[in-house]
Amino acid sequence: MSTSSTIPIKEESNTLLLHHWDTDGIASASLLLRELDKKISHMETFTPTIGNYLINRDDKQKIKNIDPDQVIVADMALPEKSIAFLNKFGEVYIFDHHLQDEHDVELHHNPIIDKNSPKEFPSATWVITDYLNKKPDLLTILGAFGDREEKLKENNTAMKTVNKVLSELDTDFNTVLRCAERIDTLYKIGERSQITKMPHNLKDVNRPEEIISRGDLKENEENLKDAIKQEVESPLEQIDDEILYRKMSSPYNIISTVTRRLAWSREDKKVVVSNNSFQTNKSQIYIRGPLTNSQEIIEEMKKRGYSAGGKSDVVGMVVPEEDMELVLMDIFDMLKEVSYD
Ligand SMILES: [Mn+2]
Repeated sequence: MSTSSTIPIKEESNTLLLHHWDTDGIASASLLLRELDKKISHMETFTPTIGNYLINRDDKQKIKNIDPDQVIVADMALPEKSIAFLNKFGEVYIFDHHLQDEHDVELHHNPIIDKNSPKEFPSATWVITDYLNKKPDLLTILGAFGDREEKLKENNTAMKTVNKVLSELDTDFNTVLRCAERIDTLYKIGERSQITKMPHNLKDVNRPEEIISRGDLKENEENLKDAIKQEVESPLEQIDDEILYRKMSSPYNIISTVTRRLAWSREDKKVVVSNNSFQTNKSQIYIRGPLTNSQEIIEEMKKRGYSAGGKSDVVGMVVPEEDMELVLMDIFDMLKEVSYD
């Protein structure tokens, strides 16, 4: 357990609370608001452009307009350049659980950097609850449900705490999992203003029913479900015997789910999906299936300066919209080459 119990923060100041857009980030911001609301005169919640694990030019301008005199970062491993930008405004305090380099800031609290096991700190909410010496509650476990989903059940250490909180709340695993899924609809829909509003609502929430009963989140879930269904059920373009392509124009961040569903029902095919309507001037591209050269594709795209990542059976990237057609042609070629080997 941590020995700290208060955050060594400047009171009576204009504070920027920058948090990840997912359930863990939102719940972490809620815990910090709950703790600091009375001490700090103004707390402005902020999340970077969804999909960007850094502060881009637009976001820098927004932060300049807010002109905070201190910054708290929750559940986001920002690169050195973004941290240096934030440091110019005043003290920076970071609470996180992602493996990252230690930053030269007022406070960088991350037990994972200090070689603690991720099993003991499965979420940023866990890190914050421990730091503040608070009793774990719904918000604490909610972050872990968001980040780990069903896999949380495999973490015996965390499950001891989870089960205790569940029994105190007289609720069950699936209900809290549903809460996390409902909150995660916000970034899938892409509503940044709703994301930054949510911590202010969630800080006063103690029971899962208060989240489940929210009409706005339920409506999001239904809209997403419909959009995914429509994408999954419409025909794919056949590039060759092995490669199928689907061009999406969805305002929602559903490409990962859509690609996964399309590939699962066509196990022997390589499925390529693009979407140019989620981010302005950018195209998301996902590839799934029996890939043999995913690493090669990722490396090639990074070499071109694009953001790309993935595993053996999945590749995801974001490219400028004007490059999309060319990138797709090259991807089809790279996927074909292997089949002739
Ligand atoms: Mn997290």
